[in-house]
This record gives sequence, structure tokens and C-alpha cells, in this order.
Amino acid sequence: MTTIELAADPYPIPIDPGSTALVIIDMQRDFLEPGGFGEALGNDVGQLRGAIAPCRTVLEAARAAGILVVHTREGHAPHMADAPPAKVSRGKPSARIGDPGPMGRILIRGEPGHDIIPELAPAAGEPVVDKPGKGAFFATDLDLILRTRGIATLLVCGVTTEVCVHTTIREANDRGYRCVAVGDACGSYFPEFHRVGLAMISAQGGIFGWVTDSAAAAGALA
Ligand code: C5J
Repeated sequence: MTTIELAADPYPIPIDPGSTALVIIDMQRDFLEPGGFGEALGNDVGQLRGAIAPCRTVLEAARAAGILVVHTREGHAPHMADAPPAKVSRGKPSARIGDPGPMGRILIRGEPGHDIIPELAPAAGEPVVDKPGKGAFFATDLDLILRTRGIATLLVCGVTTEVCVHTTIREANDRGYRCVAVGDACGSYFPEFHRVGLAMISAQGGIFGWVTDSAAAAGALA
């Protein structure tokens, strides 16, 4: 076991690459490109684009280090029997989940909008976990994948910081994983939510985990 030290808030964390996975949350066209779910909710999708290059930095470092990379996608089956009406009917979006849009049906598996953006396309063999909820553990086999590989520590990045990244880190923390959010590789439609979301993870001595950045994570894995 080789242990490396990763600079992070609230204090440096020792990492064993052999039991560490990179989890990239929902870097999908539906959230990052015009005409998808994010824009239908009234958001400025351009706010998320700053996370792409840092995600790529960590992704390339993780691949070079040979650590497990897991991608997640939020979405629903075409029949939408897995889409709770409470989620579908909420708010006053310009288009609802399942409605047709320029990238196909909004947030539906198999549609172009559901794909991960080309910059971060999964490589052959990297698990892609499709999730119907905000958290990546709910109604998925993510926990099985991680435990089968002996994973204890998660580097987590993606979108959005305060919704799916946060929910996943909270779920993972309760399941006993050590979570490190890669701050600049996360993004939110709301800069204030991003800042506070990250602060909430590392506050109180790391109540949910740690926060690092892409340069530190890539440097530690090199
Ligand atoms: C949202 C997500 N924001 N991936 N999903 O609805 O954070």
C-alpha cells in the first residue's frame, strides 16, 4: 500500500490510490448545454462550464494513476415509471422531464442530452452509473461496484455542487466512505451555493469530508 498525502481542507488527507476512486457526477449535456434539463429550469448553463477543464485534469491524472473512475448520469427510463411524479411535476420549467427538446427528450436515458459531454467521455471499461435520483447511491449499484473493488476513499467532482455532488457525498459519508470534493472541478448555477456547499463539507472538522482542488489532486496522483 502506497500512501500519499493530499492537501485539503480542513487538513491534509492520506490517500492510498489502490483504494481510491474518482467519481464524476452528472457531467451531462442535459446540465451543461443549452436546451437541456438545466436550462429548462431557468438556469444559465454557462455557469457550469468552468468545471470542465478541472474535471479533465483530475480525470487524466486518475487514468494515468490507474485508479478506478466512475461516471454517473441522472436520468430516467423512456417509460418514466422510475420518475416520481413529485419530481416531474415540480416547479414551472419551460420543459418537463420526458418532454421533447433540441437534445431529445429531457433527462431520458438514451437521448443525446443524457450523454456525458464529449470532453469527459467515459473510456472503455469505466463504469457508468445511471441514477434516477440526486444521490448516486439511491437505486443504483454504485456501492456494490466500490465495495467489490475495495474502495474506501472517493474523489468527487461534477455538477451541481449543492445538489447531486452534495447528495452523493452525504450518502457516501453515511456508508463509511471518506469523501474528498475537488472544489474547482465542481460547478453550480449559483456561485454562492457552490461556495457554501463546499464550505459545508469541510466545516466542523470535516463533517462530510474534505475539499481539495484539481491541481492538488492531480499533483498527488502523479
Ligand atoms: C440537478 C444535478 N441539479 N446533477 N442535478 O438537478 O445536480
